[in-house]
Formats: sequence, structure tokens, C-alpha cells
Amino acid sequence: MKKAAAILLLLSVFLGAQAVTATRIDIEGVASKMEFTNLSTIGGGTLLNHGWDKVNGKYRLYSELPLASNAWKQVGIKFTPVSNGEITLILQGKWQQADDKKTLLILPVYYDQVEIQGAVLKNADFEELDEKGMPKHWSPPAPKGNAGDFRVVKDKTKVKSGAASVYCWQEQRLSQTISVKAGTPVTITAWAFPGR
Ligand SMILES: [Ca+2]
Repeated sequence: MKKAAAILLLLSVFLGAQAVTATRIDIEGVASKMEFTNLSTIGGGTLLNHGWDKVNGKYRLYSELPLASNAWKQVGIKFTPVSNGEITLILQGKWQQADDKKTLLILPVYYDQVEIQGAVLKNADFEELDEKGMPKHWSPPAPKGNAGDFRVVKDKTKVKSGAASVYCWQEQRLSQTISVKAGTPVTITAWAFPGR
């Protein structure tokens, strides 16, 4: 077993009291060996290639996007694909361990009203639900049976647009595959509300 996987197995999850001050929207282009240029963010923060992934880091983007305190804020990422192909947009949260270095903190974020320029995103407002109540056209994570499970949210205080939003964090990510074109800049914005 690889070292990183062994460490992850030791991690439990913990819904702590710490305020959630930033979130993370990632892009995965490993399958299509997609590289990116002109990386930037909307609403502050950073968008970078995965420095720790020496093999595929150039095909992967991760971000740190500052949130407002107890309010909705529009966050976003912008990049230009180098080639034609498919990439995966991942809505998640920050990776952060508790002080014991064994517990992965649940840093949840509500997302709603995602918008895209330069590509097509389906059901970007999470209003179309399937028979299981999950958002159509997105890939929801498998539930783990704890307080951090991904969910569709209909509490109006946690909905920005329409009747539904989604609740995600680092281990409960919502993703969708999108097609992009060489040289066409892609801008993805989302409204985000800290989970606490
Ligand atoms: Ca919505």
C-alpha cells in the first residue's frame, strides 16, 4: 500500500467548531492529459497545479477560494485548456487535519447557482433531481453515514437560487464532466456559503 493511502485510512472525520473561511473547486484533466494556462480566480484566492502530484499534477488544478462569514459569496476559477477534451469539475471543500494529525476536519460548504462560460454545464443550479433526490447530470459521492454526508439542501436559508442547493466537503465531492476546447477560456463561478 502506498504511504499516502495508508495515512488516509488512519484519518477519521470530525465535525469541529472551527469556522469555514475558504473553499475549494478543483479541475481534473488526467484522463485526457489536459494541461491548462492563464490560471486565475474570481473573488480572490488561488488556482494552482497540484505541486505534490509529480506524475499528473500538470493535468490537475486545485484552488483556495475565500468565503464570506455567514453569507453567500460568489467564488470562481478561470483557466484556458491547451487541447480539446473532457475534464471534471469538482465542488468540494478544503483539506485540513485537526491538531491530532489523525482527524480530517469536515469543512462543509453550500454551493448554488454555478455558472460557466466557455463550456456547457448541465443542471448548474441543482434544480433537476433524479428519483433518489440527487442532482441530475452530476456524480454525487457515496454516503458515509456521518454528519458530513453530501446532500441536496432545500432549507431556504441555505439556498441562493431556485429551491435547492448542495452541501459538499473534501470527502463528499460533487462532480460533472465537461467538454472544453483548445484556447477557449473557461470561467466557472459558484455561489458559496460556509457550512458554519
Ligand atoms: Ca439552486
